[in-house]
Amino acid sequence: MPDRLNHAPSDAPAGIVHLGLGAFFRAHGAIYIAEAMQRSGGDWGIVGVSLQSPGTRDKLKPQGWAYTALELGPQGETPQVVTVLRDVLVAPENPQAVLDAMAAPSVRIVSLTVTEKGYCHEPSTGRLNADHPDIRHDLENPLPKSAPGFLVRALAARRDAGLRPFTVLCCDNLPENGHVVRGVVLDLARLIDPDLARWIEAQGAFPSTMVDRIVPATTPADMDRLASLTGHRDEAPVMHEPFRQWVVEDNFVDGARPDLEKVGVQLVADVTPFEHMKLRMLNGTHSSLAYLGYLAGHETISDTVADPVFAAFVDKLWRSEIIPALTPPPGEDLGAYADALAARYANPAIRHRNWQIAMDGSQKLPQRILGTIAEGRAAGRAVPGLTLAVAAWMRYASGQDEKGAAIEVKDPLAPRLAALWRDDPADTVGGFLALTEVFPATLRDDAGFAADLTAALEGLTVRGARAMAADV
Ligand code: CS2
Repeated sequence: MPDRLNHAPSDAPAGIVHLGLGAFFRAHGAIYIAEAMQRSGGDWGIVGVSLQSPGTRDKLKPQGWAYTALELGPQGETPQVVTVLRDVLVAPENPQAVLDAMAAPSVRIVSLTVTEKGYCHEPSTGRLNADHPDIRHDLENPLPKSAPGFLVRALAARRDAGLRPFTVLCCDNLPENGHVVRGVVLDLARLIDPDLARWIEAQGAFPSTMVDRIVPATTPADMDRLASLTGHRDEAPVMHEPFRQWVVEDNFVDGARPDLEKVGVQLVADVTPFEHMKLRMLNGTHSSLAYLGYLAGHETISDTVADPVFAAFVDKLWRSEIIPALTPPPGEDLGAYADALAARYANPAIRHRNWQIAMDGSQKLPQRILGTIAEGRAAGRAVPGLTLAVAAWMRYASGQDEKGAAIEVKDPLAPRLAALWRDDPADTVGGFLALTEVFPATLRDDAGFAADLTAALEGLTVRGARAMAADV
């Protein structure tokens, strides 16, 4: 049995608290920050916070908070030990400790990867959902449960202590993510203390970011392979592709941040065109392939695009439906970006399950797919592939695949979505289109869209996902 990975943790003060210590942040932002500290110094060590369960903390603690990031290249695997974590806290066990960490004077940034649903907002409007059970809890209790609740209560503690606010650095796949998190924080702060809301509005900073790296879930087989490769047992490694990109709006409180541009982070004035490119070209096609690929019986994205029908389908999505609706960000060639995505998807070393990407569709579709559809339809452009993808999501969310086998649907709206399935596809589509938190008004009121979706859903039921994708 190989020795457990171990590292003596540093006791230097942390500069960053990160909410939502999942594999994505540990394989992306944490590595950039570790590299920036190696290059230019600064006390930017990270206190990670798990908002739900103790699993990651329990596995990392005996390792002195160190973990291995394993790069999965088409030609081989490269491990790197990451030692930038200073501590890991579990919010439900001790919410006060999390607030204390966020209010520490050394902390200048609170970053977040809490997934789309963690913002407790309405995906179609971007505003706080004040009826969300965690938000109702956080309005009445000083010790919060939700990410917006922790941000607001910790900012209040800093204001009361005469400290500057921290910069809130959102690293989730939401369009104008800084704007979204600023909106929910201000909405919640106004309900708790309007003076606090004014202070945050005047002094806070919420830069938007675009984050990108494909990070498939770690499997037991990955851990065994890693142990034979390194000679150390790591109970919490992360797996990632070679590619990475981070585009950050350069708007930090007092300019305090790690020296990110030295390690390849793009610091820009406006992230929006980068976010649109990435959310629509990568995440939009990821979700499309995930639903259709799953229904067609493919397990992973690389399996799906190894099927020539789906390779041609995703290429059409990029060239005929998505790129025509985008403004290229400075320095980016969208055709070349699509070529690079095709190569990243095909990487057979990345076993990124369609089921994993299919999770939380109700929270993901608006920014990934529905915006492109709405703009395409308004411009009179046909969008049959993306429309088929939305129909595939409906079919998937019904909880049964093409052979009648049960699908384990993970989505905050799962029970409501499953209850919308009817024998007549027009009725199913009508029920889905009435979901105001998912579909924008332009699509809800578009009879042509309802008709196209109905035809696509009928086709999926009668002919199957692969045959329908082949016809796009
Ligand atoms: C994926 C993303 O799970 C998903 O929904 O589309 O996690 C995707 O792999 C990353 O955004 C890539 O940067």
